Amino acid sequence: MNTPQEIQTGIDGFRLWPGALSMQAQAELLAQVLAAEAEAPLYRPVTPGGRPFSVQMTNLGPLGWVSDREGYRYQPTHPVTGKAWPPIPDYLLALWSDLTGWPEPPDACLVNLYRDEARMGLHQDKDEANMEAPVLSVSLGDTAVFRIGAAEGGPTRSIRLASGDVCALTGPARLARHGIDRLIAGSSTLVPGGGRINLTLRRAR
Ligand code: MD6
Ligand code: FE
Repeated sequence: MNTPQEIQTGIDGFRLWPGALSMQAQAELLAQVLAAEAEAPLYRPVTPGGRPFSVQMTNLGPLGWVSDREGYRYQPTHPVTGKAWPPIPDYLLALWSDLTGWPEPPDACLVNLYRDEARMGLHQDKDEANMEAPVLSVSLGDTAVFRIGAAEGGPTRSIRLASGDVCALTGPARLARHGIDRLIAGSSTLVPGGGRINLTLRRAR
């Protein structure tokens, strides 16, 4: 893989590699994710308060992030089928190692599908046992308006994430608040039926 070019974001620990994936890499990765979705179907989880997420989710890897009335957690099986999650594609394992340099491979990859008006409220990723390890995110399909601000609150900034862009929350930004305000509909034709798929690689344990 060609080593992608990182750009400075001005946010300490928030790393961004625009256009990290070539069109061909995006198409190949998407095909692998869609094949995995046949084994581990997308479903719409609910928050602990019982509200359905506007995004649809599934997972890849030994562990998957789930949310239901009991709370947020990582578990080895799909909550609807009861089956193990499909493996994380080798391409993503290599990308994690190349870009983060973290010595252990990710053990969880959350797949989020955004269609139409789907969004993701401001949140912190803190369900992982070791919150020193980075979280690496790959965007496929329509451009998203991503919002990020400090863990403690205060002002936020808006950054567009286009198809093939990769970003990471590391070090001082690992617990940054972040979310997706909206999609820019029709900005990509990659995802069949339109929309955006986001893949986040983590060390859950
Ligand atoms: C998304 N991303 O891009 C939502 N989390 O659809 C995230 O929640 C996220 O982009 C941790 C690290 C990077 C991210
Ligand atoms: Fe997140």
